[in-house]
Amino acid sequence: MAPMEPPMGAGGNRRDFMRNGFGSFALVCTFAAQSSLRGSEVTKSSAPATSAGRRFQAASPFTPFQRDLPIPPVLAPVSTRNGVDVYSVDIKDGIAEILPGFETPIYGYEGVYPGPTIRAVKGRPSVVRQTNKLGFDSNVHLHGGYVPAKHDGHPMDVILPGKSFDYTYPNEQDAAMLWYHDHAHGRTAHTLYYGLAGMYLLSDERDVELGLPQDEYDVPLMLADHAFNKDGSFRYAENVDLGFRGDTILVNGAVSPRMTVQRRIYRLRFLNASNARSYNLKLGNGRTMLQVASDGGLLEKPVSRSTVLIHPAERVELLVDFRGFRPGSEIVLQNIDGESPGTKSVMRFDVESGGGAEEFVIPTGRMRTLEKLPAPNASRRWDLGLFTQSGVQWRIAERGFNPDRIDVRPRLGSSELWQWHNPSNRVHPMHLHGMLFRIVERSTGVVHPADRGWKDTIGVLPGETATVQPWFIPHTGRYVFHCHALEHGDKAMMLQLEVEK
Ligand SMILES: [Cu+2]
Repeated sequence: MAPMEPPMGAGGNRRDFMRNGFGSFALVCTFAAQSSLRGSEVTKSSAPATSAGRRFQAASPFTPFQRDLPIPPVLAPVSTRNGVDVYSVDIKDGIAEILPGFETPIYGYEGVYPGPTIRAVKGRPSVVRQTNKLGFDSNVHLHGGYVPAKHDGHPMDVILPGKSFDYTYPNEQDAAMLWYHDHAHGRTAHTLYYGLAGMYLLSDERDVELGLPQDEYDVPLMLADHAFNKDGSFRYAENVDLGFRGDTILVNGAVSPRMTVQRRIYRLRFLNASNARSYNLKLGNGRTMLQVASDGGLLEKPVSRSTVLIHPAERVELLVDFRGFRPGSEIVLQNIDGESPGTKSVMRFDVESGGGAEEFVIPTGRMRTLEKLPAPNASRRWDLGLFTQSGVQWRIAERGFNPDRIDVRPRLGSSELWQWHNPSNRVHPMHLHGMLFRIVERSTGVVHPADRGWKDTIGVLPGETATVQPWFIPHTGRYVFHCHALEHGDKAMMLQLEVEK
C-alpha cells in the first residue's frame, strides 16, 4: 500500500495539520472573537463572555440560519450512448466558501463540496469516469448500490494519481437515495471529512405514480459535523475510539442554513455523511413528519415520526407538510441529541405566504411490496470490540481488516442471519457493500416500523445485539462490510465477503 499522504487540501502542510489537529483549540466558538475576517462581518467589541453567547450573536459565521440552503449542482452527462448516460468527474483539490469571507480548502468531486448530485433513472445504466487529480490514491464507492464487485469501490481497488476509472452502475434496483464517496483504505475519515462525498438519487416511475414531491420540492440534504481553524480551514483531530465530533453542523455545506418553503408538501431526503455523529431530528414544534423511505428506498407504508434518529451513512426520507403552518412561521429542525448550540440547530424552514395549488399527495396506503427473502441457511455472530494491544483499533469477531483473507463466502441468491453484538460503549453503524438486508430483531426492543424496509447500514447501539438478514444478490465477487464510523472502519473494523456462484 502506498504511504499515507497528509490529508490536506490546497495550501496546507503536515506541520500545520499536526498543530491544528492535535492542539487544544478547545472551542471553535472562540473563533469569531479572534478572527481576522476578510469581509469583517464580525464585530467583537460587544461579544459576550461565553462561547455560546458569542455563537448566537448576530453576524458570526457560526450564527445559525444566516445562509440560504445551498443545493449541490446536478451533474450533466457528457454524452449519452445507447441509453447509457456517461459522466466525467475530476477528483481534485478545491476551495469552498462555507464561512462567509473565508476560504476552506477541500477535496472535492469536481472540486466542490458536497460533490455534484447524480440523478439516475432505474433501467438506465450510467458510467461515471472518475479521474484522480489528487496526489494520492482514491476510489469511489456507490453506497447502497447493486454494483458489480469490480465497480463497487473496494478499499484495495484504487485509482492511482493521474489515472481514471470508469465506474459502471447498472441502476437495476428500485429507486433509492444512494451516495458516492471515497473508500481508499485507511483514509476515509480524512477524505470524507475534507469533502469527498456526493449524492446519487436513483428514481423510478413509482415515485411519480405515488404523486411524491418532485423537482424543487424534492430536496437532498447532506448532514455533516465539522470544526474550523482560525483561518477558516476544516479542523480535524483523530479520535479512533469516539470518532470525530465537530461543533458545527453543515447542511449541504452551509452552517445550519435556512430554507424558504411554500405552504406545500416537501420530500426532504436526509443523508448522514458525518464521520461518526448520529443525529436525532425533531421539528421545532414537535410536528410529526412522515417517513416514506430509508436506505434501500420506499418503505411498505409511510411511518409517522416525531423524532428521527439517523446514524452515519444512513438515509431517511421525510415528507413534511407545510400547509399547516402560518405564513411567516420559522420552524427549526433540531438535533435533540446535540451537546451544544452549534450541534443542536440543524436548519430552519421559513414559510412563505401564498402557496398555490398542491399537485403532490401524501401516500396513505401501501407504497411498495417488499420482496420475500429466502430462508436463511446460516447464522453468524459478529462481536464488535475495541482492541488496544497495538494502538487503538477496532475488531469484528476479533479480526481486523486483512485484504488477503476472505472472512465469509455466501452463495449467490442465499441469505443468512447476521447478529451484530455490541458490548462496546460506541454506536457502530454497520454497512454491507453491494447488497441489502432487513432488520429482523433488536435486543433493545421491537424493530421500529421505519426500520423494516431495505437497509444497507444499521446503527448498532451500545450494549445492543441486532440481527439482520442480508440477501446475497445480485452479483458475485469480493465486497467488504464494515463500521461506517469512519475512524473505526479505517482502523481495521472491516471484513471481506466473497459471494460465490
Ligand atoms: Cu464502529
